[in-house]
Amino acid sequence: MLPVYDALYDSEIHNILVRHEQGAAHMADGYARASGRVGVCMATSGPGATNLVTGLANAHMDSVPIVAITGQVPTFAIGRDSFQEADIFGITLPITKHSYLVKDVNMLPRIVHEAFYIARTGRPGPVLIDIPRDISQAPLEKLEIPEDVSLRGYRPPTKGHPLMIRKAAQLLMSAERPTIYGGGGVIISGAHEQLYELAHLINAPVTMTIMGKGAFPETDPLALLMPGMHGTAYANHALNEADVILAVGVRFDDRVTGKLDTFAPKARFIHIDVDPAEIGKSVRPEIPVAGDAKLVLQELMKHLKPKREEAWLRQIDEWKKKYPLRWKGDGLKPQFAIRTLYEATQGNAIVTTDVGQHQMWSAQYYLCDRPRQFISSCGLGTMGYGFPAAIGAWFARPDQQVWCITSDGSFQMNMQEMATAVGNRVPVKILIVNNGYLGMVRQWQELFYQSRYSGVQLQRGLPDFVKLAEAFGAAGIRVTREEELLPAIQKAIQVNDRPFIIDAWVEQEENVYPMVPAGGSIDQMMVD
Ligand SMILES: Cc1cc2nc3c(=O)[nH]c(=O)nc-3n(C[C@H](O)[C@H](O)[C@H](O)COP(=O)(O)OP(=O)(O)OC[C@H]3O[C@@H](n4cnc5c(N)ncnc54)[C@H](O)[C@@H]3O)c2cc1C
Ligand SMILES: Cc1ncc(C[n+]2csc(CCOP(=O)(O)OP(=O)(O)O)c2C)c(N)n1
Repeated sequence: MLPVYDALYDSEIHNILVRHEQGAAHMADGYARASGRVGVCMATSGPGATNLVTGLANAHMDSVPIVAITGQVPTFAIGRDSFQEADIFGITLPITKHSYLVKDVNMLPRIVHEAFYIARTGRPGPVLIDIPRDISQAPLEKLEIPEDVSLRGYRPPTKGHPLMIRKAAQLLMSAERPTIYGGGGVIISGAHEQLYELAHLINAPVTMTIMGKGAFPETDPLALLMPGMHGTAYANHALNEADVILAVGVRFDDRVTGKLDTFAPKARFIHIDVDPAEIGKSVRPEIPVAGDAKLVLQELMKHLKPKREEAWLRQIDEWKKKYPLRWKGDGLKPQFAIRTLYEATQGNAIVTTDVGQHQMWSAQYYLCDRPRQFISSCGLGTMGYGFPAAIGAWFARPDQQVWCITSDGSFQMNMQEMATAVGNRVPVKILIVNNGYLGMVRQWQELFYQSRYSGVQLQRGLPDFVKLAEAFGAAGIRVTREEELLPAIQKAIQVNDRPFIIDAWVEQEENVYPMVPAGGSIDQMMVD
């Protein structure tokens, strides 16, 4: 990559030097999710490129637009086990939306142009450009950037079929227990306003996946919060009893549906998705609409009239009263920590999470009222995502307070990026919900393996995270009691020139509820 870095020396492009390439991929991902623009990362050949792999898989699973540029050995050396050679094109084929191995420097302007187009259009995803060294060194004869992109066989659907849309409207108007199940596609499409309007027009309750969190305001009376394994009991009951489900920009993930045979057994489905391959993949809808969520919802609304199913809304309210999200007991509970952060930041911060129990509690207790506010690794579930993603999100939105809610296990997977954050004066705030365990795995071992805790204890060798922050030139504070938390959060908010860690020693063996066991159905839901 030396020729590329040499070119960057004279360029206006702001290159952020990370400490591990995985961090770069997640930063590009966090940047993309917070801004809606394409994130870019770059790595050298061989081990540099392979270190991007997890980040690319992560972006692929969550449909995040990234362009990753990798160095490659010179074209004549490819395939000879040359020094620092890895077939990154081949390795990443199944985890990218598209990839290029550049063979002629004159193709490069078109390839770069196409790569950004492909990454952000239709169902977004990561695109790889692998550039052999002789290509990046070669002189470009003429810089010609194409105006348009036209790719054979690539034409993302847009408006949806008018007949299907009319049928969808008829079905919704006839529904007695309509329920909206929305997800990440609503955010990608920018369809949050249309979704809000539609839900209030027909007074349908709305459950949003963790990927769609914030695209329907969670403080709205129609909000059911998250469905699925760790969703609210009332969202799951609503899906279970609904007679018509409008699914928008969702992919019927197994964490939501549980056992497919018993998922939403009384419902007739309308499924709107920009990727036709998603429609019918897990659940066959009666009315498929391949199209962009925003355009389809706009069209759909033209055929709807205001309605309000009182009995259904009463039933929803009863479930909400009967099964509120709650935790038992006092003390520094993880749920208390996240709810306190929510209140102290007035629900306004951009929140990134890592993966595990703290991620689920963040989804449950940090309510979001706007899209692109909650950023989490959901499809791949990549521990180590949250902190670099927070750095990327801050570069996208330096005007916002950015919090990373993480835990002792996940944070240790990419904490070297403290150096990147300190070096760039990035004031992200990190709440470590420190339970001394790989908590989510411990929970499963407690519930399904008779508490035989195997390979989950982190207490031995656990670093002092406050000293760690200080060692990097950042700041931090440890909190062990309930009443210490709010002052610590207030202190963190005041630090504007470097990261701040709150190491919160929470109760160690707390479990996330509600919980539907993997592959289970709603009658197996444990409420608490
Ligand atoms: C430990 C753990 C536990 C989890 N538990 C839960 C849980 O309890 N509940 C839960 O909800 N999730 C949970 N998840 C997340 C889960 O694994 C899935 O990632 C998530 O449910 C998928 O969200 P989604 O259906 O919104 O799809 P996404 O992955 O966000 O996919 C977006 C969909 O929208 C489509 N789309 C994209 N652009 C557009 C557009 N412009 N117009 C229309 N459609 C578009 C795409 O084709 C795709 O089908 C958990 C994850 C982890 C790691
Ligand atoms: C890179 C990676 N390795 C392993 C896992 C499997 N896994 C899922 S949750 C979890 C435990 C997470 O522990 P921690 O980060 O401490 O969070 P907690 O559950 O305690 O909140 C593990 C190991 C994963 N998701 N990602």
